[in-house]
Amino acid sequence: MLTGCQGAQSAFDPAGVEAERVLTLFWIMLAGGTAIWIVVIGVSYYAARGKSGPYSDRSGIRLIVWGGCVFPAVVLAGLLWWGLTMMPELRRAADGPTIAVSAERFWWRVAYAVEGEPGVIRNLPRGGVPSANEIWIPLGKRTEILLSSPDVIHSFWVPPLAGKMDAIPGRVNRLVLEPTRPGVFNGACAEYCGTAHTYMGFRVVVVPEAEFEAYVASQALPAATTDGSGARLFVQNGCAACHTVRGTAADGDVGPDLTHVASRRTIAAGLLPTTVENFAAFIRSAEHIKPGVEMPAFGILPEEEITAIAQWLGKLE
Ligand code: HEC
Ligand SMILES: [Cu+2]
Repeated sequence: MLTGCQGAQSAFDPAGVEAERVLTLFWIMLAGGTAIWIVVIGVSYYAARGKSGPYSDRSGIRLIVWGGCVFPAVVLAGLLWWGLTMMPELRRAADGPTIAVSAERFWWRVAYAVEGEPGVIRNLPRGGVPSANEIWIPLGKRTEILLSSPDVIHSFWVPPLAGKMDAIPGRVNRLVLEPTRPGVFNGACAEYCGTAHTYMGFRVVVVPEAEFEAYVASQALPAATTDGSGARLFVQNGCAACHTVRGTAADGDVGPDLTHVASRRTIAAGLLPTTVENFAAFIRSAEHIKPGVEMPAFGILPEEEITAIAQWLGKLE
């Protein structure tokens, strides 16, 4: 249990304003709950063992009125008041970038909003710069995450940064992330959404603002290399029907944008480190690596072709 107390995916090791509040609320409720539990056990013990002889009606009614009505009403009203006063602070307007995140089966479609470039990914407002499974945000700013989903309900959760927020088809939910220190944090889907739900992770990379701007600018560029046999085979073998690589003929919209796939830390939604070997293994049979995945296996392709495509993907930084 103690291994859960720190690390990139721990709510006990907060790196964001909302996560700090949630943790404080948790400790106070834990302490209060423990104290009340001890009192209840004490009263039960006294009732069963401590006192011999009958109780008067009056003392019974007094216990119910004070212990069963007044006390819970005061405690719950206090907690409600505290929770309500905390909320406006957490839902303050963002002063940083807007990032649209669409929860797909079973990965995260990301789009960095760019001034003057409106558009739509499914029902989300979309900016100009698409990515997937890795979200960069600037330190010391409140970044607005706009969340939706095209098909089923998912939940967006980065435990060290903030509480959970559902991604619901047909509506857009907002979540504000306000990181307090730089680092790479793990996120997960926190609402069962299908077979590969367990493997629906992502990374959040918190960097200084200038680095964030440079990152988004670099992600906006077309692919680093667009010729050679890998690029040609990618289009020929049908990958282009589902994937976009900007600068090539591939403009599919079913799977993640692969224009800068090699610049991301992981592939398959947080599951594997980005290496040429992992690209090849994923192309050969994604299903073996990520059961339930929505990408078909391409093990029918000759091994040289898989290698050529994987090597090309490895250059797409
Ligand atoms: C029917 C649509 C479809 C086709 C065709 C397809 N893919 Fe995919 N691909 C997907 C989907 C969906 C995902 C997301 C899988 C996940 O993580 O759940 C994906 C994920 C990937 C990823 C991991 C990307 C990341 O950032 O996590 C790579 C690499 C990839 N595909 C390469 C290929 C290659 C190469 C081909 C052709 C040989 C191909 N795909 C054909 C749908 C497709
Ligand atoms: Cu999900």
